[in-house]
Amino acid sequence: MSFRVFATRTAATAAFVLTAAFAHAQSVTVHDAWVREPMGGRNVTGAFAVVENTGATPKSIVAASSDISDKVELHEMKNEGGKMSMSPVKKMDVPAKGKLELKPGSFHVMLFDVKKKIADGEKISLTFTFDDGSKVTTEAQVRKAGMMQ
Ligand SMILES: [Cu+2]
Repeated sequence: MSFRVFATRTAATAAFVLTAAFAHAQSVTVHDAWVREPMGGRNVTGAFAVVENTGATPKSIVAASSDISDKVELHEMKNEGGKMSMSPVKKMDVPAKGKLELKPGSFHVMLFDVKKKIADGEKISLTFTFDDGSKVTTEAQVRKAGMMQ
């Protein structure tokens, strides 16, 4: 009987410690994630989200993945002399106590060889990997949108 009480308390303490450690690690949250419905039957598209860092340490996104693509790249779109061009980047910085907005015309996630047809209103899964090894998975809503919306 007394052993049982002890065991229960230990389990409760362990659960508490685990929760506290997890809460501490998750200083980064991802919200408002969406992915553009591929245009004209193409199998390439972009994904966007707001990545927020409530922690005191700057974080960087170093990779992204999704259930609809095996080839996912981090991209930045820039206006160079009036021409929009995009190129892959190795990381995307999320400042301490700040946020990074992935949006059309700026930083975004590029999904290549999209495995299935996705349409407006559907949801896909999007996972971000950070420089400290942590991962955040979110659901991204499929939206019909123009190139610069
Ligand atoms: Cu791109």
